[in-house]
Amino acid sequence: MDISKFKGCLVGTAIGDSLGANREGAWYISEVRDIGPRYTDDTAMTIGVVESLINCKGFNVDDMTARFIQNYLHEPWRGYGPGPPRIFNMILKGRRRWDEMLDRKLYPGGSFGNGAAMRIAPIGLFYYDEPEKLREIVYKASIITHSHELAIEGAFLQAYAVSLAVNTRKSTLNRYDFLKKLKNITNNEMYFRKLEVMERLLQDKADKIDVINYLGNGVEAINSVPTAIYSFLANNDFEESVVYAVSLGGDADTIGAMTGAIAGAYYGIESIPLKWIEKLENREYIEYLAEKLWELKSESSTK
Ligand code: F2R
Ligand code: MG
Ligand code: MG
Repeated sequence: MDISKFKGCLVGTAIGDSLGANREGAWYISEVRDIGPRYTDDTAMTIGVVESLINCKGFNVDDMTARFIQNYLHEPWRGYGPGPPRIFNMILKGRRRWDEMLDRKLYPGGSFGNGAAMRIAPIGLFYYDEPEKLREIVYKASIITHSHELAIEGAFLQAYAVSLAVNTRKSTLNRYDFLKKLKNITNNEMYFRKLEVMERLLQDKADKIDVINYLGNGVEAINSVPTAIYSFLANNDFEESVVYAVSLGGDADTIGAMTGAIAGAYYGIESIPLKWIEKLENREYIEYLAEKLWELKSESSTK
């Protein structure tokens, strides 16, 4: 287990997010190569997940919920989706508990937004060698704010992609094998079909417009998680993967963040351009958290 992959994943998330932050909502295809001065809710919530894993030496739903709320109250201006702040307020008012699927009070059947998937990377890192446990923990970490099946399965596939990237030695990636593993593990028909389409798009070296049409670039998990996985698989280094992801527009910060998490976990921190690392907001703290998570995982693996 390589510390460079842990750092690459967390720093990669924040860089993809900061690169896409000013393009969120753009409807046109255009490349950006300079990161913005601020990351958004995607990174803020990812930080909450790592802080909680470190604090509790593993997953604890009450602590993770408390971190989300605490970090939101400290920085409510990070550009959160409409659902999570309303859920945090319900919990603060003491009316309900986290596990009551509070998002179902806001959306029929719960939220299918990508808010659970965008923050899930640290769980993919921490449980990278335990796929069954990974599914269980992703479920529990998601339903704090997102209980729709498509949001949970999207979060699981994103976490599983991170775990595969950590498990794959640099320069040994077989893109079709990677896709096959994702297809074998998903139990959702809609994601399975998108993964099949991805195989064809990769073979055809598809145009960006086809990628957007077939995979999507929206705020829904089903229209952004496959796009992030594809952005990683269709490119050959960290920089090109995140630039590609963000160039697709739509939910650019989130697709950038999720692509950055997978690409960073595969290529490692050394592969991330220094010009971006030097400019990244809160970079030292994010690297510190990655180190602590790696230490904790190393300790628990040797027990
Ligand atoms: N909030 C944003 N961007 C808005 C602009 C921010 C601006 N730049 C600023 O600075 O203020 N981005 C962030 O939100 C997305 C993640 O959202 P999340 O956490 O999933 O939120 P929510 O509310 O659960 O769902 C998002 C939207 O999905 C649709 N939706 C979900 N479930 C639905 C259902 N059952 N039926 C119908 N629609 C449903 C709704 O449109 C929700 O608003 C990320 O992009 C993050 O970057
Ligand atoms: Mg955001
Ligand atoms: Mg977004």
